[in-house]
Amino acid sequence: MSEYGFGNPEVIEEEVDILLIGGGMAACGAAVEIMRWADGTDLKIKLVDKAAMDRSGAVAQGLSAINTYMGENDPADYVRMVRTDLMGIIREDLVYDVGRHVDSSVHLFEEWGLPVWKQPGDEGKKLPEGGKPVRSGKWQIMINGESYKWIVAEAAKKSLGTENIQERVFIVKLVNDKNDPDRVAGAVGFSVREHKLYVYKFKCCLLVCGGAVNVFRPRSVGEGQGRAWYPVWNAGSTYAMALEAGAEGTMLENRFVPARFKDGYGPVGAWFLLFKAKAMNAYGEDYQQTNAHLLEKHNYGNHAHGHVMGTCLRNHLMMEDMRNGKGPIFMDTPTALAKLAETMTPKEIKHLEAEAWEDFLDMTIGQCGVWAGENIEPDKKMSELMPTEPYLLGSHAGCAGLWVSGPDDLPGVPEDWHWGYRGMTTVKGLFTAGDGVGASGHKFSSGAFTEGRFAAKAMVKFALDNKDWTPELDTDVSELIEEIYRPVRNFLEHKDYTTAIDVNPNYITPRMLQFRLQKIMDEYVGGVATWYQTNAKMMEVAEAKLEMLKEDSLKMRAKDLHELLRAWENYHRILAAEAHMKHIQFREETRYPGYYYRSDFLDLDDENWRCFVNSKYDRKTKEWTLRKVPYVQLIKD
Ligand code: SFD
Ligand code: AMP
Repeated sequence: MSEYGFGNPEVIEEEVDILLIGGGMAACGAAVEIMRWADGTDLKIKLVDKAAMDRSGAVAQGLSAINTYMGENDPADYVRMVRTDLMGIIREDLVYDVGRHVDSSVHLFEEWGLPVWKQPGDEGKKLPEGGKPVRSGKWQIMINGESYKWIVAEAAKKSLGTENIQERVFIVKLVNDKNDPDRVAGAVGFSVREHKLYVYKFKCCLLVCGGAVNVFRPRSVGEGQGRAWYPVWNAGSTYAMALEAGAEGTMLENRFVPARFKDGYGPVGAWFLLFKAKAMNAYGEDYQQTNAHLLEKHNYGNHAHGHVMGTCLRNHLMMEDMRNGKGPIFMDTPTALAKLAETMTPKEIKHLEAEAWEDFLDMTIGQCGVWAGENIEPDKKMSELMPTEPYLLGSHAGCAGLWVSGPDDLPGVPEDWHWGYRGMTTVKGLFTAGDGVGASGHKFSSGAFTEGRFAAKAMVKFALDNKDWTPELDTDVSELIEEIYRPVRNFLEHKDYTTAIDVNPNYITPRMLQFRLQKIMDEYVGGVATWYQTNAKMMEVAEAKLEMLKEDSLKMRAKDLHELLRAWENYHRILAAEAHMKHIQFREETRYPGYYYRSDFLDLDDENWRCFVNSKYDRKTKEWTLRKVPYVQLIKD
C-alpha cells in the first residue's frame, strides 16, 4: 500500500447466475419481479450499484409525478402519443408492451406506501379500488414523491435480500465469453469505498446504469458545476459497456434537451399541465402561437399531429425567439396561480402555494434554492425558462439506447424484432431496460421499472435454459487489473515530478479531461454554444479532437478511489459521446429540431430517413458500423 492507500487491490471473484448492474428504477423493477420466477429454483442472483440504492439514480431526490399511467386510456393511444412526440420513429412493439403493463407497477408503488394524489371524495381509495388519481395531464398522475426511491428500493431489497446486494461498486466493463465473442460472461468493477476489485461471472446480466449526463458542457459551470437536470452520476455506463461488449445501439443520435426553470433545472410538466401556466417571450408573446408557422418549414410539422406536439418542436418554437433576441423566456407563474385561486378559499390558496413549492421540494430541491436565493415568490414573480444542455437517455422524452428483443405475442411485428428473451440485446446474455432500451421513450419512472420486470422474467428463463453452461472470461483478471488501475499508476509514477498535485505534464486529472470532452461536444456536436447546431464539417473536427482526447485519456490520473471512479465515468462518457456523434453524422436530416439541427440538412426527410439508425462498435478495431433499419408502423394513426 502506498501512502495514498493503493497497492494491488484485493480481488473478489464471484459466480452468480444473474447479475443486475445498477440500482435505479429498472433494477428495482427487476429485483422485485425476479423472485416471483426464481422462487423454487436454485438460481443465485445479485445486484450491484455504484451508489446506495435508497437514493441512487434519477429518482434520487424523489419525483412529484408518475408520468406514465394509463388508467382509463388505451395503450394504443399511448403508442400514438409517443410516436408523435418522438417524431414518427419508435419501436411500437416495445412501447405498447410498456403501455399494457405499466399500471400494475404503479399499483405496487401505491401498495408499498407511495402517496398518490386522489380526486376529492376518493382520498381513501387505492387506484385498483377505483380511486381516481389527480391527473396533471392525460398520461401523468401526481404523487407526494419525495421518498419515491426509498419506497421502491425497500421493496427491491426485501425481495432480493440485502445479502445479495452490493452497493458502492462501480462496474467498469463487461467481459465477453472466451468461447463465444457474441456472449457476455462477466463484469468487473471496483469498490469506491475499499480497495477491492470485484470480478463477477454469470449466465446473464441486466445492464441498467441509466443515461448519460455531463457529456456536453453544462449550462451551470464554475460554482454551479454538478447541477444538471438529469443525474450527474449517470455517466453513459449503460451505452458504453454494452457497445463495447458488441451490442447494437439504436437511435443514439437522439438526445433530450428539456426546457427547464433556469439555473435550478426545475421540471416544467406540473406547471404547464397541472397549474396551466403559460410561457411567453420577453414581450409577452406566446411563442407557440406566434411561431406556429415555423412548423411548416423543412417539414417539421410532419409529425405534429396526434395527442401532443412533440417536445422537441415545443423547444424549436421557443428557441426561435431566444435566437432572435426575444428572450428571456418566462413561465408566467403568477397569472396561473391567480387564475386557479379565483374560485378558492384562503385556506385552499395556501395549499395551492404549498403545492407549487412541493413540486420542486419533491424532486429538484435546487430550484427551491434558486427561488429562495433570488427572492422569487412564484405567485408574485415569473421565472425564466431555458433549454438545458443535451442528455442521452431512453426513458424520458428521448429514445437513445440499445436494440432489444421485444414481445412475441403482438401481430404484425417483424420477425427479427424478437429473439426469445424480452429485453435481451443483440449480445447473448446481455439484457437492458429503462434508459438502456432505445427507440422506446416516454416510459419515465414507472415504465423503466416495468421494463426491468420484463427483463427479470426473461433472464430467469435464460438462466434456466442455459443451466449447464459455464461462463469463462475472455480476459485474464491480471489484464483487467492492469487496465482498470492505469490511472492510479499514472499518478503514483509521476506525482513527485511537481509540487502542485494537479499540475503535471505527465498526467491529466479526470476533471480537466471532462472539461475537454464537454467543450468538444458543446462546440462541434450541437451543444448550447451553437444553439444545438452542427454539420458534417463540424463533426469532422470533433472526430479528430475526440481521437486525440482518447489518446490523452490514457494519461488520466487517479489519486484516490473517487478519482478512479471519475476517470472511468469519463471513459464511459467518451464512448457514449462518440456513438452519439457517429449517429448524427450518419442521419443526414434534422429529425429532432429543438433537440439538434444538422444545418447542412435542415429538412426532416421522411422519404429517406423515417427509419431507425443502428450501430455496432468493434472493441478490437475501434471501428463503428452503422445501418438503417426499416421503421414499421404497427398501430394506425
Ligand atoms: O418531472 C451504476 N423522471 C421522471 N419520471 C416520472 O415518472 N415522473 C417525473 O416527474 C419525472 N421527471 C424527472 C425524472 C428524472 C429526473 C432526474 C428529474 C425529474 C429531475 C425520469 C425517471 O426518473 C427515469 O425515467 C428513470 O429513473 C430511469 O430509470 P433507469 O433505471 O433507467 O435509470 P436510473 O433510475 O437513473 O438508475 C441508474 C442506476 O445505475 C447506477 N449506476 N451502477 C453500477 N456501475 C455503474 N457503472 C453505474 N452507473 C450507474 C446508478 O447508481 C443507479 O442506481 S420530470 O422531469 O418529468
Ligand atoms: P417535464 O416536467 O417537462 O419533464 O414533463 C413531465 C410530463 O409532462 C411529460 O410527460 C411531458 O411530456 C409533459 N409535458 C411537459 N410540458 C408539456 C407541455 N407544454 N404540453 C404537453 N405536455 C407537456
